[in-house]
Amino acid sequence: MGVLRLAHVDVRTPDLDLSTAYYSEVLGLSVVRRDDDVAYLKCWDEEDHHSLRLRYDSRIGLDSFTFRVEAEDDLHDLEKKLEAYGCAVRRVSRGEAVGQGESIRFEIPSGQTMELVWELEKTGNLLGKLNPAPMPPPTLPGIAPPRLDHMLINAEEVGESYAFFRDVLGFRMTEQVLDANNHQLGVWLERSHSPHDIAIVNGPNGAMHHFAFWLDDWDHVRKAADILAYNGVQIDQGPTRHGVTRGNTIYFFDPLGIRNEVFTGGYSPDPDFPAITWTEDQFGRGLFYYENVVAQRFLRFHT
Ligand code: M3P
Ligand code: FE
Repeated sequence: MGVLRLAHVDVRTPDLDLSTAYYSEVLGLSVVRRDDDVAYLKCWDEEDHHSLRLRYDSRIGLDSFTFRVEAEDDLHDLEKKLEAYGCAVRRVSRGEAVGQGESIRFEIPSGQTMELVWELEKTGNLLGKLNPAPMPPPTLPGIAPPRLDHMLINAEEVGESYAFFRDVLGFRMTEQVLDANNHQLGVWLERSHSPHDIAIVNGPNGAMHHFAFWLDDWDHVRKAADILAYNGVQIDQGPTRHGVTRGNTIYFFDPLGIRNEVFTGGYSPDPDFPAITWTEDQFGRGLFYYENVVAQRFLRFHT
């Protein structure tokens, strides 16, 4: 019961054609629907209508992010908890948004718009459910990640955001970074028994740091680096390994400057997983275990 997983990330782009070309040809997502000023894309192993929505706007950035809840009743229960917390909740009726039924939208304490939905249009993955192949067609272009994995947003008051995600939405913390005064600089939160579905790191309210696609293994991360470099994509960090989450990673920028990540590895925390703490003086290792650097572009650049 409660929040199940990250369903889709909705972003704005001032060049919809360029962004759509990049996410379909270099990332290798499928375009499932294209309207005049919106494109919907998905990864090959995703069952729902889409996991990425690109919308034309003169300013780049995050429109909203959507989590799916496990049961229809959860939507109503969480709406009540959100209202008790003091959030203004807007109900979005069926038919207002493509690929999903009724949802609720609200502003989280750090200013981003979050949406919860139960009903998602099940359009199926690329493999089908009858005698499926174990991998997608080898002709898929680009990196071709199987699915969206997690996202990272910024907050001026990480502690307040953490309390909101824990107490109102039922997220569990797997890892945190504390400064010398024991204030939270970053938290990694999960609902899907992965190291994180969302992370919140100190930075300007309203900002998004990156969203990340899952890859099945380290060899695929290595191949992704080749594909990115071949296509002239600006790599931010990696290929390398996080201390936090233990994941293998590359960060890179889409053509308009939104940071993407590909991610694999990590661990499978149970709901009673005792959280890991990193101290600020060891945050370099936490971020990039091999390099041990707190890279300034990485920490300060967001959309
Ligand atoms: C990750 C991750 C920051 C840390 C990022 C970590 C921005 O992206 O997947 O664990 O401080
Ligand atoms: Fe990440």
